[in-house]
Amino acid sequence: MSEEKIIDGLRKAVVDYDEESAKRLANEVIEKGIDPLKAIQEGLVKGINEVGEKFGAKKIFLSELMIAAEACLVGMDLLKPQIPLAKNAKPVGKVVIGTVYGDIHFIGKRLVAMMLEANGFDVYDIGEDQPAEAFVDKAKEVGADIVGASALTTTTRLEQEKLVKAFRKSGFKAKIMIGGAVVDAAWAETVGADGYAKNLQDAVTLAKQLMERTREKVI
Ligand code: B12
Repeated sequence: MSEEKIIDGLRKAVVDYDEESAKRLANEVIEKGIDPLKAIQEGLVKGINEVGEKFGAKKIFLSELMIAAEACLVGMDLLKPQIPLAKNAKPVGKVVIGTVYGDIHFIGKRLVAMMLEANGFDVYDIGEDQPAEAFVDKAKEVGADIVGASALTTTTRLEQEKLVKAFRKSGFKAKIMIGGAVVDAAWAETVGADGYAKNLQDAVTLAKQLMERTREKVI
């Protein structure tokens, strides 16, 4: 099977709620040496976004969305370890990342964490449904340079505002970046975050820019 067919097969596996095919095709990606990141982004993520649109348009039920997410995760868990990590002697910076309180979505957050790791950052993923205080505590514990908060619903994105306030109150100086399907640059500005990124590439660029800004302050 060609690379295109395999990658499109991954997209289709998610759209068809077909965990078995997701597993089989992810293994084929590995065997054939296909770029795992390309397979995740152009296959699995494309698929879950298609399913999300159908769910948003009330064409499918939550139960269906859940099995599609399972198929996506099965593939992602197989492909993630195949992404080469940057071999820097010194980490580029320390990032604490999590999904905000009340929100259980983690696919995008996990991918962002993985990409940052692949680019030499030390990443501490505190998981999902995490209150602002948990981000502050972990950031203090590890001496984080950057804190990343993911929110996928219009209700839970309000937690990103609480998070910024909690950091200001704690006095701990870390740059805060936010992301998630329902937020944008304007929201980042509204809540007083230091930046927003809409996808994996932008998240890495933003994290590097925030590190520059951290260094400028020190000098
Ligand atoms: C998969 C999914 C689920 C899965 C989650 C599985 C999991 N373990 O993560 C399940 C089925 C469990 C689920 C549940 C729910 N979901 Co849901 N879900 C989705 C779906 C289809 C895809 C999300 C996803 O993983 N996308 C793929 C990843 C790669 O994209 P991403 O998360 O956006 O991340 C990218 C960027 O946003 C960015 N990014 C993300 N995080 C961060 C963080 C930082 C720091 C940075 C810099 C960047 C960044 O980079 C990522 C890579 O490009 C979306 C639709 C959509 N298109 O977003 C709906 C969606 C988010 N869900 C929605 C809803 C309503 C729910 C439920 C409330 C449904 C319900 N009635 O119970 C529950 C939530 C319960 C809760 N308390 O959280 C709505 C939200 C609507 C809204 N405006 O509020 C959406 C938009 C669907 C819709 N169209 O209606 N969901």
